[in-house]
Amino acid sequence: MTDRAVTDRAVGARPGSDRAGSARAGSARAGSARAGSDRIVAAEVLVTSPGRNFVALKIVTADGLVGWGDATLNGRELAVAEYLREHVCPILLGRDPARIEDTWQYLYRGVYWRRGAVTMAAIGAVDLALWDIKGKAAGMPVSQLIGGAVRDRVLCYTHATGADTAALLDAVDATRARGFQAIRVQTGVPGLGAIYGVARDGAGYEPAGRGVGPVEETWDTDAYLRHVPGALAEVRAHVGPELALLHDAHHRLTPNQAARLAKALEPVELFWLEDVTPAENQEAFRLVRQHTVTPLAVGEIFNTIWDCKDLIQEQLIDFIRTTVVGAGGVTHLRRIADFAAVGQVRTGCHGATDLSPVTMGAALHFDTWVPNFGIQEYMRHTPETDAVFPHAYSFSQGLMQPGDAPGHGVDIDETLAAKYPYDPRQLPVARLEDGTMWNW
Ligand code: CS2
Ligand code: MG
Repeated sequence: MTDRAVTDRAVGARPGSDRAGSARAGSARAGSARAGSDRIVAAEVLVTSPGRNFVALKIVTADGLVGWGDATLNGRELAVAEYLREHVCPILLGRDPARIEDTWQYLYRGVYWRRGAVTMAAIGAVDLALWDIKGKAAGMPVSQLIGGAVRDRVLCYTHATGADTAALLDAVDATRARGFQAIRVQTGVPGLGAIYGVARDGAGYEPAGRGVGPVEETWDTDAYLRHVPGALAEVRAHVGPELALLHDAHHRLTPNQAARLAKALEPVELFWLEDVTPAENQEAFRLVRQHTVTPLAVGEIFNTIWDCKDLIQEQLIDFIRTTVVGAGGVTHLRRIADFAAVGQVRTGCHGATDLSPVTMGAALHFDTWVPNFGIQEYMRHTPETDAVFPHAYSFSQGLMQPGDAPGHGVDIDETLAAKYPYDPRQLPVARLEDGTMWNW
C-alpha cells in the first residue's frame, strides 16, 4: 500500500476535539446546520484500484454512522480526490448530516465556479454519503426515503461486442444466455483496427488502459456508416423482434451523419441510439430529430439540469443518461428526472464499470422510485471490485434490484481496498486517418 492507496488524508476530529468544535462554530455563524442532534465528525477520501481506479468518500457522524459516496471520474480520478480533500472535507465537519439539501446548496452555490465534471462528482459523492447516513439513521433504504419504490426490479442492459458480425452474434447469444432482455451492440468496422466500445480479443470491456499516454485509435466515420446499419440489421434478424437492442455512437458523428445513421437504423427498431453527436451543440439534435423516429439517448457526460434543459424542453431526446455520481447525487438527479417527465423523457442511468458499486447501488434505489424510468446500464464489475464493495443489489433474468439494506446498501472493505493502490490509467484517443484528433 502506498500513502495514495487509501484514506489519503483523514480530515476529521473526534467529537469534542478543537477541530470539530471550531467547525461547529463556523456552521453556527452561517446559521445553517444546527437543528439536528448529529454532526459530521470525519470526512475521508479513499482511492483504490481493484482492477480499475475508484475514488470513495467516507463520512462519519458523531453518532457513529458511516456513509459512503462515489467520486470516481474516469481518467481524472485524483482531480476529484484532491477537490474533496482540500476544499470539501474540511467544511463538512460539524455540519448536520440530515440537512442534505442545505449541504447540496452550500457546495453548489457556495463555490461560485458552478457545475463541471469535477465539482459535480465531488458534490455527488457527498450527497450519496449523506443519503446513505440518513437511510442508516432511519433504518430504511434510500428508495423509501425519496418516496418509496414504484417497482421492485428494474430492466437493465449490458454490452455485447464483436470485432466482426459473426463474433457479435456469438456475443449476443452468450449475453442472452445470461438472462439479459436488453443488449447494447457494438461492432468492429472493416478496415479499422481496434475501436472504442468494442472489447479487444474477447477480453472484458474496460476503456482505461495502462501506459504513459493514451492508446491512439484510428477512426473513419464513412466506413462506420457503411457498415453499422447492415451489421445491426443482421443482429435484429438473428434475435427476432422482442429483444431490446441499443447502440452507442459515442459522440463521433456530425449532425447530418447522425441523422443519416438514425434514419438508416429505423428498421432495426432500436430501444435507443446513444450519443449520436457531441451534445455541446444541442441544436444538432433538432436536425437529427427532424429526420428520424429512432429513439435518442444522451447525457452520460452531463452534470446538471442545465445541460439537459433544452433537449428536454424541446423534446429532442427520449432518454436522459445522467447518473448519480456525474450529476450531483440523488438530490439533483431527482430534479432532472422530474423535469424530464414533463417532456415524457425517460431515464437510462449510465452504469459503465468506471462508476463504482456505490453509484450502482444508489442508482438502483433511484431507478425503483423514479416514475419515468426507462432502463439501467449494468456492466459487471470484476470479482476483485465486488469483494472490495460488498453490496445488497443483485441481478437476475435481466432485472436488477437494490436490496433492502438501510441506506444505499453498498459498503467498502477498507482493509481489502488498501491492498489495491492507485494505478494510473488512460482513456484512449481517436484520430482520423490524416491525423486529425477526433471524438472517441
Ligand atoms: C459508454 C462508457 O457506457 C457507455 O455508454 O459510453 O463506456 C463511457 O465511455 C465510459 O464510462 C467513459 O468513462
Ligand atoms: Mg455511452
